Amino acid sequence: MKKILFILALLAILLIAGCGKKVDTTVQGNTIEITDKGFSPKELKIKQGDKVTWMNKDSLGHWPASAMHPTHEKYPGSSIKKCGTSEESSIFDACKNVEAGSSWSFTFNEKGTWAYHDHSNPTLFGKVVVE
Ligand SMILES: [Cu+2]
Repeated sequence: MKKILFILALLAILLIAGCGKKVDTTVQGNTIEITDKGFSPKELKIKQGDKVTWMNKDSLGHWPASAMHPTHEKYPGSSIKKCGTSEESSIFDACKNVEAGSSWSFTFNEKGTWAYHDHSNPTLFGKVVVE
């Protein structure tokens, strides 16, 4: 009898652990789609340290980059001047067009409300809120 209870308790623990893992996966799935109408969702809320992926579903290239156009210096440490340098991978700037069907990712380690735009079409805007 004790053995059965032990097995049941173990199963319950595994079930709870399994559910916890599922929640984690959804939190990490922070994807923003880019179409000819712009960024969707326009505003995305994430946690500090989360990675955001921009998926280009348009037929044209788009270039996500931190506000403000054209310097891209709003996000701490970011600047269009760092494109093409060793610091390129650590700044909130794709530094080039994300071509049709491609994606680009950035991990937000700074809390705040970070506005961005499409450097190739600066009339398209979005916002990432890092809590
Ligand atoms: Cu720009």
